[in-house]
Amino acid sequence: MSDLILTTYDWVPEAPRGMVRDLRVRWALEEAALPYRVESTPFRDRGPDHFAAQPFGQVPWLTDGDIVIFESGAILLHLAEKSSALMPTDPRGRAEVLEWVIAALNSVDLPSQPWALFRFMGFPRTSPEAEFVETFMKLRLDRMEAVLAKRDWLVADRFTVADLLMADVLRQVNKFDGLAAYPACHAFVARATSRPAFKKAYADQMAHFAAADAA
Ligand SMILES: N[C@@H](CCC(=O)N[C@@H](CS)C(=O)NCC(=O)O)C(=O)O
Repeated sequence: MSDLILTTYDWVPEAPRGMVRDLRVRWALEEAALPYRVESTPFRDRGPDHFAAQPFGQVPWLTDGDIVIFESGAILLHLAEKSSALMPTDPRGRAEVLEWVIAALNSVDLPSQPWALFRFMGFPRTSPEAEFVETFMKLRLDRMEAVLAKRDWLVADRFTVADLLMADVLRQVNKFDGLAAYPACHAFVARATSRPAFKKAYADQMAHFAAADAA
């Protein structure tokens, strides 16, 4: 197997550390015990090579031999094809992983992005825009709460890459205390992030950016 190379920024400010999306890729690589190395791209000076690998000038991207993939969701599915630790091999299990991966990215992350941004920016909660975003977020969390009240993991009674992604999306909501009224969602995030692979991924990301501070 060719070397897997995960590229992330060389440095980011304090606030997003622990949330930069290379973390979800590190997490998947650790869960699957796939060998990889991490390379850095400048945060401040995003040149043509960066835009060639990631058209929006963002991170992460993954290099797998002569394949270069951007979008964390696509990267996770690429890795899931390599390891049954991330996705079952039977057609039903695979289909359910796909649906929940897309649900995390499209149905839950759609409101969670503006919701978290409103909190991060400290925008007033009383504007019509803030109330709209709050209602939209609540709609999705109410449904996730109903799902997660009935099961520990989303697919086939076991941890998969769908849980990894959903937990990472909900982790951002939790960061701004948005799961306080959702005990099952909160417990799901706690269950997922207590896994050794998450802890290693998190520690490695923090160490990566701290090393840049030191340099
Ligand atoms: N949809 C992309 C989003 C990637 C993304 O938002 N990356 C952030 C870091 S977590 C970034 O590069 N932000 C800097 C920017 O957008 O300029 C993915 O999931 O890979």
